[in-house]
Amino acid sequence: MKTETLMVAMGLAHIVAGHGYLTIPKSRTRLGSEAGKDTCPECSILEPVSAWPDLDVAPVGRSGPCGYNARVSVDYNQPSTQYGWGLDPVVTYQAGGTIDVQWCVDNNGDHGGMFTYRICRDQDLVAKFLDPSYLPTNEEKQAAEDCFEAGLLKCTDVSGQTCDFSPDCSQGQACWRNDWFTCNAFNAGSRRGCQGVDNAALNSCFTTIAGGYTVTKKIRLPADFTSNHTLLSFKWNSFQTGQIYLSCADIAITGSGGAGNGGGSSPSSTLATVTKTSSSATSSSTACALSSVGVTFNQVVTTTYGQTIKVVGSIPELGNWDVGSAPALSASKYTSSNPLWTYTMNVAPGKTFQYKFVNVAASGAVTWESDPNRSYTVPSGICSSTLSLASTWR
Ligand SMILES: [Cu+2]
Repeated sequence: MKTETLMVAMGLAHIVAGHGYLTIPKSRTRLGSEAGKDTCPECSILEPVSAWPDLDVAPVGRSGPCGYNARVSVDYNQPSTQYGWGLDPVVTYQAGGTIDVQWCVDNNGDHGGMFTYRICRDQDLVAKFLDPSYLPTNEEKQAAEDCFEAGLLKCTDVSGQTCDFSPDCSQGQACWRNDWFTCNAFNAGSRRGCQGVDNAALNSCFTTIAGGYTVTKKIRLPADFTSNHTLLSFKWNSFQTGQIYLSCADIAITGSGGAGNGGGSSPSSTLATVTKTSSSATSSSTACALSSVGVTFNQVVTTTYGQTIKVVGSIPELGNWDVGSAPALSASKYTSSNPLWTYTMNVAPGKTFQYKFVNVAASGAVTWESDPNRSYTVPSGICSSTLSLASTWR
């Protein structure tokens, strides 16, 4: 339910402005975020580059095919025992299988454009990205990127899947191709941009800035390629900005079982057998069973000295509509240019609640926000321990 104007704190918007990352299968970036090592998984950006309309022209530089997050100085092209990604495949797929893949776009950085998934069949080259003691050089990163570009897992490989051309691309431009996947029109009135692909609810996946939206597609793995450890690389070229987003997931691909059917068209099946067991937090590609999630309210509201902002709502955590029992937000991040009040509550996944903000004056007089009530449902089955809700006083 869309109940409010969502916006991010102005200070952040200047610096980062949103973005996205691969979530299914679990990318190194996602694992880094879940391990608390990356405070902005959607912020692994290759910039400034020419991202549009020629999707392949930009050199990857230090970002490589797996991404570099300059915000936290993390290079995802190197496995890490410290950060908990890359040492083992997170999932085993079957050669020739059709699989669901998903990435997450931030509400404040949905730049539109096109995206793709790739495999590099050169195992010697990929091996340089699987060694925790070795950081690939920029030349090796570019060589791998070229190899991934040659190994597109095309939209058109999956029978029955609609493969459109980008509405932001004109015939004759380099982006006029439907082997890549496309987001919806950047300026569409509804179902705009990448979030319009699934049209899923806000916070259907985790981002740190303004909440995420899933973007889900199917890809078909090559029938004639297996590896006990390789990489699936995700690449999103922004339409709006000179930015490219790259992430990788460590996967295994096993043979399709029957002998000698390499050229056959094996039936599509979704296979997601989990092999990784060493780390409990990453033991499943999709299912998570957190009993409690931190939901942070980021409310932008200008106040005067002595006033307090509270959040009052339909659940005990929010005072059961009793202002006296409702929690107060903190003004510790409040500035004149960014009047931000914040509060984090812990709540069970799946819970739905109504709420409003109130302004309590020094005298005790209470001013309520205008109707209707705000409403939020905490996503169930999520793997992120914190979500944020950004809003402005109304
Ligand atoms: Cu961005």
